[in-house]
Amino acid sequence: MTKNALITGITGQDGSYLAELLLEKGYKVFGLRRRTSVPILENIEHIKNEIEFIDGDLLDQGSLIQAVRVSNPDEVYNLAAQSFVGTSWIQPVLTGQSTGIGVTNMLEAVRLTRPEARFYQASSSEMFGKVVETPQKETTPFYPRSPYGVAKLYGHWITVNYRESFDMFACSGILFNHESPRRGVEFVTRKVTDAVARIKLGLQNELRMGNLDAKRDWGFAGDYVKAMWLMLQQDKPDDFVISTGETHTVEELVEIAFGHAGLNWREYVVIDPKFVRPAEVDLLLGDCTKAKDKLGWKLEVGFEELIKMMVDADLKRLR
Ligand code: NAP
Ligand code: G4F
Repeated sequence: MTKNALITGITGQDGSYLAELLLEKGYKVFGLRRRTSVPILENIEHIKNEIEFIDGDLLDQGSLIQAVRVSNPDEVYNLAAQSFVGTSWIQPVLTGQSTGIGVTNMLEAVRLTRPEARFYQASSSEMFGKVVETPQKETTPFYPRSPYGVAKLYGHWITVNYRESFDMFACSGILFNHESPRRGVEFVTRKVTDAVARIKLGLQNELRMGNLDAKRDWGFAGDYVKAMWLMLQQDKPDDFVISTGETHTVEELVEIAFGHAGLNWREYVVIDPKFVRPAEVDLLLGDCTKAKDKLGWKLEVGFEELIKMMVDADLKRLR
């Protein structure tokens, strides 16, 4: 029988890859979309006719209840959030409301309308923040370093709490950074690959950046949405770390991206204090042994391949 899935954040990077995956698997896909003055459909242009859109916003409880009612989902993937860490210092209240309380709004909509639906929450390695253990795994204590990280931690624990309080099939995926050609241009990987393509094509002459020493565990978004789906296919709900198990500096990322276009990054990159954060997450490195063992999840795209794929996609788009 056809399964119904409701995805919040369908217009975002992960929402688009997850929608593709679920459509391939034969699901009927419903996407919660908020009203914008002009439609933002770039990531899902190619599949938009296969998705049933429902208007709503994480901040509007009634619209979420209606979305669950209309979609009658077997699975709910809560991917919507104010997801950019930098903005969370400029809009900390909005970030708390959408990235934190928005999770409760969505869980309540499911609990009141279709409590048997399986629920996925998009938790984040940002919750580890000023890490107390390396590598980070499911049992590592949290120490968030931004309003975004704090809001995600609330979303994580409320998901665990609804599982324990109401016996809901609610899972939290603690995903480390994952990227793709569909990544928003303010995030560091895409900011770099977009700039490399512009510099190569003579459309830009410098790239202003923040802290090049920060280390991240970067994977490919297309691989990570498979883990989301796998979590909801298990016998019991649980939480999982999803990561590559490798960490790289922002400088390494810059070097690979410029090098792939035949450019020397030192001639173009300028450090600008505007992009240095009030509190930094210096190092993220995940241990996803549990996901490998219990979900059978595996990584397909490595770091260097990912960055080259993004540079190539930006060159193609801009040409
Ligand atoms: P993204 O590209 O920024 O997408 C965010 C989505 O949320 C967009 O569709 C956006 O809609 C929607 N949204 C924002 N506020 C909303 C609201 N109030 N009501 C309804 N929809 C709203 O993020 P992503 O990279 O796909 O990440 C997906 C989720 O995973 C996010 O929760 C993120 O925090 C989390 N996460 C991401 C990573 C990563 O490395 N990518 C790692 C760990 C966790 P508009 O198009 O209208 O703006
Ligand atoms: O690409 P970023 O903005 O990602 P960040 O802060 O790690 O957050 C992303 O990953 C999280 C998972 O760990 C998600 F939950 C979250 O939603 C988001 O997807 O920055 C990565 C690193 C930071 O250390 C930052 O300080 O790059 C450093 N950086 C250096 N220069 C820069 C820049 N980041 C940005 N965005 N822009 C710069 O110019």
